[in-house]
Formats: sequence, structure tokens, C-alpha cells
Amino acid sequence: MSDLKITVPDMGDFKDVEIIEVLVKEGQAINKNDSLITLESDKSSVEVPSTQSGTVNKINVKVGDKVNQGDLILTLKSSEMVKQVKEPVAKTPEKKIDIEKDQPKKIKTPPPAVVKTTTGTKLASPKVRKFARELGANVLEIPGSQRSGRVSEEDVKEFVRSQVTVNKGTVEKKEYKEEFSHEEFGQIETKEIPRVKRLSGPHLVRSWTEIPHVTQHDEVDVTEMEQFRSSLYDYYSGEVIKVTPLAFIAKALVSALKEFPNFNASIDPNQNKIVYKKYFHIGFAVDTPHGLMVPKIRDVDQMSIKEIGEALKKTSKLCRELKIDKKEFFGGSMTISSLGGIGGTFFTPIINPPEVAILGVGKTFDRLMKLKGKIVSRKILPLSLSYDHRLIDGAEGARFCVYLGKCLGKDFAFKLAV
Ligand code: CAO
Repeated sequence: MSDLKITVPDMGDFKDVEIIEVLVKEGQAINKNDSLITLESDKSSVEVPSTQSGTVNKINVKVGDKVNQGDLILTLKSSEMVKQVKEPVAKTPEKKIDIEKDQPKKIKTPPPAVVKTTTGTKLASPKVRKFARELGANVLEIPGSQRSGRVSEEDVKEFVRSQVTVNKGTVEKKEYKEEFSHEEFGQIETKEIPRVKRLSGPHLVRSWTEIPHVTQHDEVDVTEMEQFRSSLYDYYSGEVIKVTPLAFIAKALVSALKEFPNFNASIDPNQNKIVYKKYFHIGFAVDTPHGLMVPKIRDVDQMSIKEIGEALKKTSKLCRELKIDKKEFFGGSMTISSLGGIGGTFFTPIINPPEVAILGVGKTFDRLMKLKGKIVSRKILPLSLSYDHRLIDGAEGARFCVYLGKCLGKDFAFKLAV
């Protein structure tokens, strides 16, 4: 075995370029073209691949060093062993620098690079990686929302938000340590957190920790609405029309949003302003095998009850088949989270920012009540309204619930259907 020297290749005009990552360890077996170090200038970053196969003998550089053409990166022990390297190697042909041919090559902004380390691979552009580094985040730990799991700048921000708590102006990284591991108590199974849950998790944490939630529970008598709903039929064919109560609730919600514009708003913390929305795009929490999704149905104010029901079916199907456009998760007025098809009464829905309120819907149940001296059975719909107390006061929250109740009650339900 003889020592091979791997040096920094010709990089055109670039001088004193900083090493931002050392991607191999001493003693590691590597193949030709495996990335060794990442260099970063003001304009771009690039990975320097190995020109030889072998086992890393001595690494001559460290993160932070500034290097030029010809500087020694590391020495390799040439070996046949390298053919047995088990770890698959991510090829990055666009970024190859051929130091054997010694042809001057400028560092150009490469296409989104494969960030490769001894512990894994992750797609991210140099700009995003730099951004992550500046925030002290390891790009390998960040769930990527883009195609093939590529990490975007927004993913980095979301990840950092989820990892830190602001405490008296100082930012602390959270670390969790269990005193005893789960397997000490019996058999366990470990699975990956599904992608949708990985993405929604930080969003939920942010909402729960940053928004002062108030949840108001209310019961609405929907007996007449239910009678009306179950009596719907097609005028021409005579066929029964099945419409979910959710369509009526969405329509009633739009009426309430018109009456209480603070609920159809967002807080702009940067400008210290309230943004009032003049549209009525209602979000619906959809339970899918991949996790919870909240698509919007646009312009619900311009739709009939039947159309809302159909839109709900269509949109939830698109979500369950992962065919929904990402943009449909944004730009909402307020969200409805309905567990009415499953069961249960009251719960604490978490606001979906930048919205400021969410309506939780439970399952309608029968209740015996005394009305005008008689015991009668009525249909009761449980509602749980969570709102952002920074913008909405308790009194306004209560008024909103009362108004919503009227919209679903005997005097108004029929009007909604028109
Ligand atoms: N009370 C009584 N019955 C109700 C009801 C209510 N509040 N809401 C719906 N139902 C009935 C429907 O009429 C339907 O009855 P039929 O089968 O007789 O027609 C049945 O329950 C099934 O409804 P559904 O829930 O499948 O359909 P939907 O249109 O009402 O709701 C959707 C659509 C997408 C909201 C729903 O499928 C879903 O995913 N719900 C879960 C939402 C969720 O997970 N929220 C929690 C978020 S926080 O983690």
C-alpha cells in the first residue's frame, strides 16, 4: 500500500476558499468521486471529490481552514478493499472537479447538491445549507418538504422554530433525555414518523406555544336543521340528497365571519397590523392515512350547501390520495375540525396559523328537554371554538358562538340552504 495525496484542485479565480464541511473520517474507506470536503466562497459552495479510491490515512484540513489550489486535503492508503465499501455512494456528476486533467474550472453555483456525510444524505441547495449552518441547524436533521425530500429555506425556518424556545431573549435548544429507555420496560417497535406528521408537528408546536388559545364550548340545538337536512331530495329525480352536516356548519360559519370580521383575520407581527380578509376560504381538517391535512375550500360564500358537500368529498379524496396541490393548504379564513363523523363531544382544536380561530365540531346527539311544559327529544350539536386571545376577547368569542348557534338553529338553517 502506498500513500496517495489528494489536493485542492484548480478553482479558477477563487483564492482562500473556506472549508465548511469535512465529509470523511480517518480510517474510512472511500471510492473515487466520493465527496471529501465542501468549500464555500461568497458566491457558491462546491464539494471536492476524491480522485482515487482508498482508505483515509490522515486528514490535513479542518472546518474553517482557507485553502488554495494544490493544498493537501488528505492522504489515502490505496487498497483493493475499497471495492467492498458498503455504504451506497451518491454520485454528483455535475459537481465533479477533475484534478487529474488539471483544467481550470470556475466554481459555479451548482444545482441543488447532495449533502453527504458519514451519517446520511440530504438534498439541499448550497444557499439553504449555508442558511441552516448560520442558524446552527444540521441540515441532515431537517425534514424536507420538497420533491425527493429536498430541504427548502422555509423548512429550515420551521425546523429552527420547532427546536428553540425563546426565554428572556435568549434562544435555547431543546434536548430531551429519558431517564429510562422504553425497551427497558418491554418489547417495542420503532417506526419513522410519517412525512405529513413531521411537517405538521412544528407548525402545531408553534401554534400551541405562541398563540394564547381560549376554547369556548357550546351546544347548539340543530333539530330543525337535521329535519331539513334529512328531507332533501332531488326535485326532478326524486332521489334523496345526502349532505353532511358539515356543509351547513360551513355555510353558518361564513355568515358568522361576515358578522365578526376579527375571526376572518390574521395578525402581522412584523408590521404590528391586523390583516382583514375579504374572502371566505374555509379550511377543513381531513383525517388521512398519512396524517392530518387542512386544505381550503375557496369562496364558500358563493357555494350552495350541496356544492360545499361535493367540494368536501372531492378535496378530502385528493388529500387521501396525496394529489392535492400544496398551495391549497394556504390562504384560509378559518378552519373547521369535524369529528362528528367519528364521535365524541368537546375537544380543544389547535388554531392553524396565520388564522386566528378554529371551530371544532363533535357528533350530534339526542337530548331530552322540557319545552313548553313537554318533554321532547332534541338534536344537539357540540361545538368547540378556539380563538387567538391577542385579537379576540372572550365576550366576542361568546357572541360569535351565540350567532353561529342562531345560524344553525330553527330560524336560520333553511335560509342557509338557499
Ligand atoms: N354529527 C353527526 N353525524 C355527523 C356529523 C355530526 N357533527 N358530521 C358528519 N356526520 C355524519 C355524516 O353525515 C356521515 O353520515 P352518513 O354516512 O350517514 O352520510 C358520517 O357522519 C360520516 O361523515 P364523515 O366525517 O366521513 O364526512 P364529513 O363530510 O362529515 O367530513 C371530513 C369530511 C373530511 C371532515 C372527515 O372525513 C374527516 O376527515 N374528519 C376528521 C377530521 C379530523 O381528524 N379532525 C381532527 C383534527 S385535530 O387532530
